[in-house]
Parts: sequence; C-alpha cells; structure tokens
Amino acid sequence: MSSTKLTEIPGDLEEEKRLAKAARDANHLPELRLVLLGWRWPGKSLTGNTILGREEFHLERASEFSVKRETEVDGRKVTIVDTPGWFSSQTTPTSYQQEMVRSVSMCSPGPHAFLLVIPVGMFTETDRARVEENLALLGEDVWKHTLLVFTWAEVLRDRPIERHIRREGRELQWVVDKCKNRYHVINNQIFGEHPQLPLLMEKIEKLVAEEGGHFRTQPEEKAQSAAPAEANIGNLNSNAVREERDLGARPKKNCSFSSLRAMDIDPPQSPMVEGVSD
Ligand SMILES: Nc1nc2c(ncn2[C@@H]2O[C@H](COP(=O)(O)OP(=O)(O)O)[C@@H](O)[C@H]2O)c(=O)[nH]1
Ligand SMILES: [Mg+2]
Repeated sequence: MSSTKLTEIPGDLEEEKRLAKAARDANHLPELRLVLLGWRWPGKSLTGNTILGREEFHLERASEFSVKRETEVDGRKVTIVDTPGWFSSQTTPTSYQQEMVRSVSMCSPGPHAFLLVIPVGMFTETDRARVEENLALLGEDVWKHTLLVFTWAEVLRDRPIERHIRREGRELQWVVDKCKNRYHVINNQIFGEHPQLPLLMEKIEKLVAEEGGHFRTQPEEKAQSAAPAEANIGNLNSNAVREERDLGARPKKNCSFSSLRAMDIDPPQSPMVEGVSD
C-alpha cells in the first residue's frame, strides 16, 4: 500500500546515510600525504593553501623546487608537496621534472594521492600530451592514485562540471578516464570551514581504499639509475619543442585565465630560499 511505502522512505534514507557514514569511517586515514601536479599557474599552490586552510605556499612565484608543508587539518596530519609544474607551451627545464619525481620521496613512504590541478577552461591536445608525458615520469601506476582537481571553479558559474567535461571534448575526457572518473571541483575563493574539503578528503580516502593503499614507486623504477630517467626527460623535451612548432600555443580567447598561459613564456626565476625545504 502506498501509505506503508511513504513511511518506509525516510527509514531507507536513514539506512543509506548510516551505510554511507560507515563506509566513510572504514576508509578514514589517520594521516594524508598529497602531491600537487600540473602545469604552471593553474592554482596548485593556492589549492594547497585551501586544503591546509592557511597560506603555506607562495603564489605566483615560479618555484624551481618542490616544497613540502604539513599541518593538522580536522585533527589529522596533512602533508602536501607542491611541485614546480611543467610548462604548457615551452620546453620544461629538466630540473623541474626531476623535482616533480623527487616529490614522491619527499612524502615517504609515498603519497596517498596526486592531485592533478587543471583549471576550468579550454583544454587542448597539447595540454593532454603534456599531462601524459609528465605523469609518465612517475610510472604508469601514478594514474591509479591521481585525482583530478578543477580550479577556477567560478568560471563554471552554476554549470555542472560534467557539462564542462562533455563540452571540452575528448582531450579532457581522456584525463578524466585515466583518473578513473575521480575528480573534484575546488573553490579556491573559499577558505576554511566548507563542505568541499571534507568531500575532497572522502574522495581521496575512497581512492586509497580502492587502490589498496598509498602510491609506491615500482621496484624496477627504483632500480633504474638516474641516468636513464634523465635521458627519458631529455627525449620528452625534444618532443615538446617539435610539438610546440606543430601545434603552437593556443591560449583561449576571451577566457578569464588566458593570461595564466601567457605566464609560462617567462624564463624560470632564480632559486628561492623557501623552495629548498624538504
Ligand atoms: N580566481 C581564481 N584565482 C586562482 C585560482 N587558482 C589560482 N588562482 C590565482 O592564479 C594565480 C596562480 O596561482 P598559483 O597557485 O600560484 O599557481 P601554481 O603555479 O599552479 O602554483 C594566483 O594569482 C592565484 O591567486 C582559482 O581557482 N580562482
Ligand atoms: Mg605554485
């Protein structure tokens, strides 16, 4: 009877909520280690600050080094390694890529997740190729632990991110698929108390539960000497130059963050003291 059904629905909802909470509790990690990845300027450092709830990473400075910061968030230690990032339209200095690889050992025994930071906006074939090349330096398993974080959320206004992903097309969809559909939209204009952060933490914890623990460097990658890795990076750079000639840099016209892309035509700045932190 319909009257019976009506009384059952709230009970079902309660049960669903209870099960969801039980799943969250079961996934809870006492400590979180995260690495921020992405090209320069999409908001990696600001995302780190949003998660840590305070200004730990300097913004708008082209750091040449990976930087580690840790603080207590909601009663647990959160460690974040911010990386220099790669160049989206120019050749990335080898040292930047080495720093990205070093980020893994900076949060021993290994990061729980890599947050691949991509701004809401145009995402080109070149962007996809850069993501692929740079993440490859960390080994194929990196994808199992990568969660895509969309910044510049205000550009969406009230459009759902799924619509943006559909409209951007196959290049962005490729990244979403590689991340096993794990993504989160972060609003970097909201600091501190906000459901977006517990939700992000939940998604990270779910990823860790599904992948059976934190990221580990593969034994064969560990065994490789630094020399082959550097040769690999060297090849990437020559590819990058060729692709840049073929495809050109294509900043989005009339886009509020097109200036971000223009930034990476600047030469890297001199090393900074705080960047040496480890
Ligand atoms: N409006 C807005 N600005 C952002 C956002 N993310 C980053 N920025 C700005 O973009 C610039 C570069 O950010 P930063 O975190 O230093 O980029 P990084 O090079 O990836 O570390 C800074 O001026 C930030 O304030 C965002 O989500 N919304
Ligand atoms: Mg930065």
